[in-house]
Amino acid sequence: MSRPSASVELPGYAHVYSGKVRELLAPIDPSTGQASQDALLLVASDRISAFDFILDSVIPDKGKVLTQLSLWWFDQLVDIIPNHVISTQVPEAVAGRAVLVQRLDMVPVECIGRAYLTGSGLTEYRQTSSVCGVPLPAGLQDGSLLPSPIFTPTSKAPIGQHDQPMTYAEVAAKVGAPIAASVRDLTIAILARGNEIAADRGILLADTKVEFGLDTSRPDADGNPTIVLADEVLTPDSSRFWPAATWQPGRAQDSYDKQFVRDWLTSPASGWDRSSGEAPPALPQDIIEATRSKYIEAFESLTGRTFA
Ligand code: Q0Z
Repeated sequence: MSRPSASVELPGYAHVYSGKVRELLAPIDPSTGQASQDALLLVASDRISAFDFILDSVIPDKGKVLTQLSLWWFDQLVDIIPNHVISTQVPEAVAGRAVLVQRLDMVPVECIGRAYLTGSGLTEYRQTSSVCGVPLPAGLQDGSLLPSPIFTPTSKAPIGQHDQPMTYAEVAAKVGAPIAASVRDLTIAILARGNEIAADRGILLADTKVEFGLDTSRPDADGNPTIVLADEVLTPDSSRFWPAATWQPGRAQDSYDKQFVRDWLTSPASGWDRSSGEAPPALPQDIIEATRSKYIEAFESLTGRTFA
């Protein structure tokens, strides 16, 4: 995988971290010149990944669409869990694709919920009949609906490496039993709510990765920190979106957002060999346009709003 670049430089903000397609900055306190310990600016770029590569092409407005979709989901989930959003008032240069968020103590577990079986979950199921220690019935196929959503956590690996599956017992050992139980139940509740809403709108949410943080300044009645939903939520970058109309267990499902990209990259037209280890070529303009339309279609179908 290739170069996560620090591509946003904003006056008054310090660079904190670059992910594959997003960045974290910290507001600088003008009176002290120090980076804030309380807030972060989470900035989404228009970059896109496919087959574990960050492509050279960008998808115009992708960062805005995914940021606005995540904000909409936070509102749909607020009766399940509070979220880290402080403000959407952000510098003009990142308008619509950045959010000021509360800096939290992150729970060091990638919380994955699965409603359908595919990807690494399917691979593990075929080897062990279970995923992350959760036993599953025999006979499931690629794309099968699971009897009920399952929690399949992983430990975060450095960029370019694959995250490692964890059992629930390992999560409990790492973060303590009460937080482990909470993040498991919350992950499943978020995915279930997401699918209740998406079902009416022609989209299946096969699985999702959510991240939680702890607000130690907000102890609950028992003195435990408040668990807060952080990062992005139920976007096509954090979740597998499948078109409901073509869902068919027993084969790889179409990707709602990246199907045009994948189909073109694996077609003779691209001249790219996936097994070569080489970086994929830039995308043609029509593939970029079609992909942009899919992100906007997902946003508009789910939210019932027009993407401005
Ligand atoms: C998020 C990530 C990246 C975007 C840390 N509210 C928070 N408080 C503390 N830390 C985080 C958050 Cl969201 C946090 N990430 C993942 C990386 C861009 C999100 F480069 N890491």
